[in-house]
Amino acid sequence: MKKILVTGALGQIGSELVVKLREIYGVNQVIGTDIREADGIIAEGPFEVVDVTDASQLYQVANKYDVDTIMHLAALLSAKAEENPKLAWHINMGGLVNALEVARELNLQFFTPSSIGAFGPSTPKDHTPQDTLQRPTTMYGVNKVSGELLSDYYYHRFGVDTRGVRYPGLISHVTLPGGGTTDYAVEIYYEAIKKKTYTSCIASGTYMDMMYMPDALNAIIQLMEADPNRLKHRNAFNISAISAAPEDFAKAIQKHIPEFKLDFQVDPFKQKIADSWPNSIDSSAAAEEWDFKATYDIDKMTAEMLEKVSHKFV
Ligand code: NAD
Ligand code: AKB
Repeated sequence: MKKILVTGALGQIGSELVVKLREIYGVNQVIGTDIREADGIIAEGPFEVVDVTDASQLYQVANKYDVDTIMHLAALLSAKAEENPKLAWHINMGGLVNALEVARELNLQFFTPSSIGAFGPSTPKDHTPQDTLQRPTTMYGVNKVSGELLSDYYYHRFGVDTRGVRYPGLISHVTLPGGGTTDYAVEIYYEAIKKKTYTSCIASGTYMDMMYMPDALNAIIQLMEADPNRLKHRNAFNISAISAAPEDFAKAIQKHIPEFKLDFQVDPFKQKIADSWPNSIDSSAAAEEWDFKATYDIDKMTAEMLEKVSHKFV
């Protein structure tokens, strides 16, 4: 039976991933960790406060619980990273190398997500291939490309079983996103329920890849359980479900809330990041090598998001 340590467990992904892993592998098999104390459902199983920039703390907790897998999620996202690039380097790269070292020392399987942010303005924008030009212009992107290379390096150099995906913007209703460029695609649902109107900080016509959280969680579990002999890539698999601009979300919402109105007040800082990312990425390597398949399109996701978010405000 797997025993998994999750870093950044209280974030948008971790707060749902820990619950799902505990359902599959058992509550005591999944150790949540974060830089802050847990409450709610995550605190109902094993949890430790761990700062990933502290290598010895991370090693001690992994060793104490005798885990066989690390899922490393702790990071600063794109907008926050751009506001404080030096801190982003410290957390995103310092934390990653510490987690990889623990995986090497204790012989653990390892997962960490990269992002569509690993691409840059010179990357082909449509159907962005799995293997292509990566010259990102954000600190987050620099961290993500470096992380992809570092994860590959630990596999080739030390034999660590590293695996990872390039996530698109993730849309969910449990924990709010933590400071990214695609956060608008979550906020729009909350504002649709609360006010029937939304002011987008991302301009009309700006396409980015998106995915609903259940597909994102299934992807981690499927990739980690995939037959290693089938994996030609190991880290940074392109995966996507939806390519959408703000008006596509508005149209999907209007099918349920016809009076919903979208307007725009573009944030130049976030827009510049969004403009440097692909319109749509090609997930065929993930499909070929470990059967990745998203199950939610924008309409199916929208129906569920509106229902789940509306329950929060009754
Ligand atoms: P998040 O910002 O919601 O959560 C990150 C968590 O890390 C937070 O709970 C925070 O407290 C914790 N953390 C921050 N600094 C820490 C430190 N020094 N030590 C320990 N914990 C620390 O992020 P998320 O959306 O859950 O993203 C998780 C990973 O997935 C990141 O690597 C991110 O780049 C990647 N990713 C996310 C998305 C998305 O849309 N959410 C898309 C692509 C990639
Ligand atoms: C962000 O916008 O920073 C994240 C991502 C796509 O990596 N959601």
